[in-house]
Amino acid sequence: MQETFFDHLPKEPVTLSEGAILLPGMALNLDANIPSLLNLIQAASPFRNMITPGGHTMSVAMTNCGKFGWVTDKTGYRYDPVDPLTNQPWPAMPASFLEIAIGAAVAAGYPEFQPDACLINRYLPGSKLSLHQDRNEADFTHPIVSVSLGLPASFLFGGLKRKDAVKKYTLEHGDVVVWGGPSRLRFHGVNTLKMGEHPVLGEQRINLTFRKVV
Ligand code: MD6
Ligand code: FE
Repeated sequence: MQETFFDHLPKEPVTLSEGAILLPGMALNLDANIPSLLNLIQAASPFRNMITPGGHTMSVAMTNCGKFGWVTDKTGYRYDPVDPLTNQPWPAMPASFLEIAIGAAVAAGYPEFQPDACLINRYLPGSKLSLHQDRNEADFTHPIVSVSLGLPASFLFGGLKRKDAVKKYTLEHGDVVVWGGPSRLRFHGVNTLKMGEHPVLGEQRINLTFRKVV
């Protein structure tokens, strides 16, 4: 039988809630290529701190790859086929990114997932992401696949209402979270990133979230 990365999961999957699963270490095989792939992407479409519709500058810096990119500015949130900073299409999604996203979705029970957007979040120590829902996608039957790289983060996982209780999970380098179904619209966020030095990515955390937008 052909070996796949499913055969090398270092830890058991963890169910966060119905439809949401943590696959620890599932993206570790991206390791060797990730710095060069991220460098290629940010050379074409640099990380930038976007502005929310409310006028706040986000502490998390963002870029995208794939057919569509998530952007926010004073006019609102949207998916855009063009990077507003460069007026060019976003860089293509690397084949290894696509492979890891589809593999994780299959493992989590979403065999149809074909992402067309990958939002790349960069956290430096002190960056955080407030509690939010991901609801700018047209069809919530598609899951979101989230890959954590670099420094560990404290991930906040709440309910369907903002005031619902929040659980905390540490997401480490190589961890993948897939969530869809009844969990697709759960509130979530990331606590302020602590200082540290990661052997592969240095003083930062990178999060890739794969979505099906169209
Ligand atoms: C992060 N993640 O982990 C932020 N959204 O840096 C998200 O906001 C997120 O992990 C939707 C689905 C999975 C996620
Ligand atoms: Fe999100």
